[in-house]
Amino acid sequence: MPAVVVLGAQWGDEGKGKATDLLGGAVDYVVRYQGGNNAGHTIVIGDQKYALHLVPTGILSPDVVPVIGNGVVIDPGVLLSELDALAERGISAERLLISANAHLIMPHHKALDKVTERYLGKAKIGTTGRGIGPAYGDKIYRMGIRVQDLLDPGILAQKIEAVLGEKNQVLTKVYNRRGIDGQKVLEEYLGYAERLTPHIADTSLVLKRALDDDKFVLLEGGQGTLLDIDHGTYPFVTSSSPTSGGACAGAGIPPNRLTGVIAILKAYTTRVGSGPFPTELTDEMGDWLRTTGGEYGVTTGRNRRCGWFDAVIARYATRINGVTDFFLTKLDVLSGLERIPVCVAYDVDGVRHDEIPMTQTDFHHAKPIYEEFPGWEGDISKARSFEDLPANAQAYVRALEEMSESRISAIGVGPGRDQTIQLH
Ligand code: 2SA
Ligand code: GDP
Ligand code: MG
Repeated sequence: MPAVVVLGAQWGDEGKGKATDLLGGAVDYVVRYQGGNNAGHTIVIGDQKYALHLVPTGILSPDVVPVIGNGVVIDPGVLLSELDALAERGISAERLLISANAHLIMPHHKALDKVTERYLGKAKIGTTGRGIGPAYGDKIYRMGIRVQDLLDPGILAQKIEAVLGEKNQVLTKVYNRRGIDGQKVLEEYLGYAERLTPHIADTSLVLKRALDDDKFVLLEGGQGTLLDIDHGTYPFVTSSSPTSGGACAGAGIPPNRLTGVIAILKAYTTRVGSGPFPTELTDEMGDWLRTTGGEYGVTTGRNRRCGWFDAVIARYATRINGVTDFFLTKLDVLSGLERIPVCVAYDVDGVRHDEIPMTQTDFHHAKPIYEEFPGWEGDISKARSFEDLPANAQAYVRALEEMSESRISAIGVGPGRDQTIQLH
């Protein structure tokens, strides 16, 4: 009864979509456990490219049941348009299951996400503007509206009225915006209810039975370890728990049923939005990584900030998630560099730190201490075994593995499904 988590080791966009898709053949259920349509996964199958935001990647494998777990926040309009777009390409969503306990992103969440970012000005988080933070805020504040409320129009009406009673005050009096018409929201969401009802399920129970039946359950994380609300670079984080602990809470699977934690680790580092990033390159080298690696947001199209590999962060990911295997992605992007610096520790005001500093103040002051590795020439995208890689690429991978304190079990050498070297 394998239950394996696939999550991001860094700040997201490590290539989780491809990794999850690769495991697809063996998997029976793919579960999203946190986040919402702030995530963006790109999967390339043959000459077809799929960008998914809310729907689990499992949707692309016909024998897999895709599940949206209780820990996710769902924008139903976005979900339905994603399903429609997939249907147009011949991919049926009939199998999709949605937790009755998942929370809904409402129009006021999107409005508040935008105005609070504007209000913060220079201190803004750089959110995706999808209403994620305000939706989780209402959940914690016990004002949220859940998927199961779509099944009870009377309750839905009451809840919308109650929450807008407060939020419209904030929107109009604090932010000088127009209030939101509750009746219109109710009609809109009752429309969604009709289409979503066949998918609503007690997903925790479904997954329990699946595991009892020896099915393979894959838990698919969005964003990454350093964007975790508790363990990330707070406040420059997302409002959920992408780490392995969050997988249990967000899917309704107990921790002792997890059998593996696969962390996706990019051979360099990227980050979208504001916040500290010790190895960031703001020069032409950073531009080169962005262009060569195609580092633009799947959701918002934003330029991703780029920098060298940070081993302190990889080690932290191992610690927080209990990583059993790393999948090292995008090694091919580094081909052609003469030397490749890797951050092995930080210098914080003259003091060496081998681990992430305890406080964000120190992390903001962290300067990378680099060790340089010799680069390699030529295209490695056709390598299919470790021995096919140039000696310097092999040495780079082995060094990263040692510093990250968990084994590297697969290496990505291109975006395609088959452009992967399997080690374990
Ligand atoms: P939010 O919208 O409240 O979750 O934003 C809070 C922070 O979390 C970051 N964040 C992300 N970082 C990288 N990738 C993400 N997903 C998209 C993708 C990004 C895109 O996969 O390509 O298209 O821009 C993602 N989602 C949230 C965000 O930048 C804030 O720093
Ligand atoms: P995710 O959010 O972690 O799923 O990652 P994204 O999909 O946002 O970004 C990863 C990008 O890298 C996608 O465009 C993938 O097709 C691509 N990709 C994944 N693995 C590799 C790899 O090993 N090499 C290259 N060149 N591209 C990759
Ligand atoms: Mg992404």
